Amino acid sequence: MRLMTALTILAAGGAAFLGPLAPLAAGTERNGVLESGEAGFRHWSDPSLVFDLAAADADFSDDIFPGSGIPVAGNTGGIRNADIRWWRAYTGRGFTGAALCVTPNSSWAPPPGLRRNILAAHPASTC
Ligand SMILES: [Ca+2]
Repeated sequence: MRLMTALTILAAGGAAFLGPLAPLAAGTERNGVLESGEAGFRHWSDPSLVFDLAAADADFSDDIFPGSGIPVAGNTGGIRNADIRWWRAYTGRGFTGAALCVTPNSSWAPPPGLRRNILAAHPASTC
């Protein structure tokens, strides 16, 4: 019985160690509220609009700012990372084009040439 308990604990510990990179605490993504474990992409002119992600999205073309009906593609502004992971954002669909990196628990304001041009993003262990 003692051996079984030890093996069970070891197996559980091993599974946790080998598991995918996950946020510490994920909120509800795409609800328009930036929560712990998410990256938030703000509308370029209306900071009350937030497209909040907890997982990768390879194409923003079919996404809207929650509650607004406004497309995310072509309207992104700054990024706020409320995650313990790094986030990479891209100017091209499918994680192509220029890549931008936002460190954990930080913000990034795009230069004019990149404003409104983010089309994909994913969490990362580093940049
Ligand atoms: Ca959220």
